[in-house]
Amino acid sequence: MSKGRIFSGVQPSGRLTLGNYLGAIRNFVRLQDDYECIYCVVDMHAITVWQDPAELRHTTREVAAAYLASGIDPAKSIIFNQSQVGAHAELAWIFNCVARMGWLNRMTQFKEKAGKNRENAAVGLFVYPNLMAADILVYKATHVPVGEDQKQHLELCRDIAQKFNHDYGQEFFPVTEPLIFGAATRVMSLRDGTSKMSKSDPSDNSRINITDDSDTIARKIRKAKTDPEPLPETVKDLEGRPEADNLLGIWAALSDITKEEAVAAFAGGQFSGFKQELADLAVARMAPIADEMRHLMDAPDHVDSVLADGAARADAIARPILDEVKDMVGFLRG
Ligand code: AQP
Repeated sequence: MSKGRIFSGVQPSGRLTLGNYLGAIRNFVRLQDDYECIYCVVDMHAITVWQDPAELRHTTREVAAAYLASGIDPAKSIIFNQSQVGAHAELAWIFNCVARMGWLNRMTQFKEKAGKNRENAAVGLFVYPNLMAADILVYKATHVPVGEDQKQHLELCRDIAQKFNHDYGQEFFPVTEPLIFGAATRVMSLRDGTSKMSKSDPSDNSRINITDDSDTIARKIRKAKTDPEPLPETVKDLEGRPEADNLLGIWAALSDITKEEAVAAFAGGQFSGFKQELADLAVARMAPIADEMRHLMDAPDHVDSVLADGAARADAIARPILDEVKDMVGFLRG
């Protein structure tokens, strides 16, 4: 028996990172047996900042290939790209009229991404959380697996569902629960343990890309920033040591153990030995995924057909839900 319906997505806004993998994609794979899962490549979100069209097509296929190579089974779960299912954009417009300016003004991701040049940011970047709410609610998804950074957007999605239900006098949309789990819910930059590992970071050395080859992974880990102290004896000793905390968290996630266990395994050791072991582990876990992605990208017809099939299945779920919403709002339908 399914425990509910899951929706989640990843933006094709650059090369996927170890953060996207450990914070999101790996968890997507693990949820397939217990939930009805819908996994999206959110290309409409990606264009909230400039994307070269040819590059966007490539990266959209690459994210889908990463889903498949990581173990998402298209026979069990739906895999598709957002722009192929028009219901997302239609519901997003309705949510633009439900969400309040004040709610969106509080979103920290907009502030971070728009930076100092707010006046020049795309309007789409500001209303991004409304589209994200539509992505989730157009399927009445009950759970959304995400990394820690998306928690605030999920709260906004819940506010939108509740306001819509209140305004139209019906308990129509579920109040969706985030699923944030694993030892690496927020993987940090390899160059600065206080900022998130991100695909759009200008420094390639700040992240491990899913497609990096073994030598590159090993080099980036060897060069990762650390501090001069030996590795800590307890998790509490990680306080004020963000880089050690991050690398041990990555170790724990890749080994499928807790951070406590990871700290105990290397207590009092030197970073150099630990980094060598971490590099070997990262290569062992990530290289097979990169190999399979390369294989899929060599013949993208298969990826394209998975996306087209997924879009048809997603549309069949979304369309009747959107039709009900239109009736509730008072839109005439033919
Ligand atoms: N560093 C991270 N640690 C853990 N989880 C992460 N996620 C992203 N970065 C980390 C999770 O990956 C999923 C997909 O993210 P996204 O592509 O929709 O956008 P994002 O969160 O903005 O990711 P990036 O890599 O930072 O992309 P850019 O640079 O384009 O903005 C989400 O579940 C997210 O939590």
